[in-house]
Amino acid sequence: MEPVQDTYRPPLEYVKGVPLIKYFAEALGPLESFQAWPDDVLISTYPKSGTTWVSEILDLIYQGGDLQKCQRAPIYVRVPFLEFKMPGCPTGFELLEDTPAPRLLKTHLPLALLPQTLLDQKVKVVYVARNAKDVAVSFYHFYRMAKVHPDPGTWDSFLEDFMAGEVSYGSWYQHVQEWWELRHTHPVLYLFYEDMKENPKREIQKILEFVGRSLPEETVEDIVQHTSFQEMKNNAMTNYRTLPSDLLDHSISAFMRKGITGDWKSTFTVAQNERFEAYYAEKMAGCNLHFRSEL
Ligand code: PPS
Repeated sequence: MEPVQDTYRPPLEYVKGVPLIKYFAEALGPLESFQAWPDDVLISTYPKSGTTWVSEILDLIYQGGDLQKCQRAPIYVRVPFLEFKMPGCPTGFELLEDTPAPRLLKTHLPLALLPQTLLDQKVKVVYVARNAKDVAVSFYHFYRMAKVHPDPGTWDSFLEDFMAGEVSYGSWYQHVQEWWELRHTHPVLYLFYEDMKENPKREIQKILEFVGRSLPEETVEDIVQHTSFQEMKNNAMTNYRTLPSDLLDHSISAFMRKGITGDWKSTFTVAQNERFEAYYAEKMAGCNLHFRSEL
């Protein structure tokens, strides 16, 4: 890919009230002509919730567990990111043109911005949700290293922005709830990062069933092994180190950072935690979604 010059921390741009990375906001116009196919599978998440992990699992499933085939290209090429756009890089939409069926697609878009064709075609959705505190911490470090975001400021001010939904892709609270509700009218497999940490084999079995495939037990065990945090951190096709460092600066914080549940405890102060919990109860009131923030 060509060197990138002008990505340095542009302000977020609002589309239908949703704050987005400037370039991603620009990608939404062209994306209106995107046509979903009924055999597409969409991986949907709020950022930093396990997208790359479930993407690698699904590609391995599609390749019958063949590790070599999953080395054919970086994860962002094998699983095109619908709204991706950066100077000097092909857009997610452009990458899709070279992607044969059956396709795996990635998005972080809230429903208000999701291309309608995905709903019209009843495209199966694998949604992964992660507890808000670990997402906030992971997102903060991602803002620091991915300079297409505005400067995150201090952890304290970033946490305020996160709670207010004033971060890229807007409100975590709204995102996890609206995709949860969507499962009443649309084929959605709703997974939790914490469940994947606890028992990846069980969660992979759920994915297999949902996408209508089966694999021998030994292959499923190989997939568990190959998609462990450490393996994916060492794998150039999943660790995002193939992107230019002006886009992702791993010397500030690695994309594959810690991969654990409960890291928030090393970052939140007692006061931040109390404030977060009180606000969380307000925003999630009446919703029957339950997250675990420790295992
Ligand atoms: S992105 O940029 O939104 O697509 O990021 P996403 O892939 O959703 O989330 C990145 C976080 O997921 C962790 N990760 C993993 N955890 C456990 N096991 C595996 N295999 C794995 N792969 C990625 C990654 O380390 C980020 O979390 P943090 O907490 O920052 O480490």
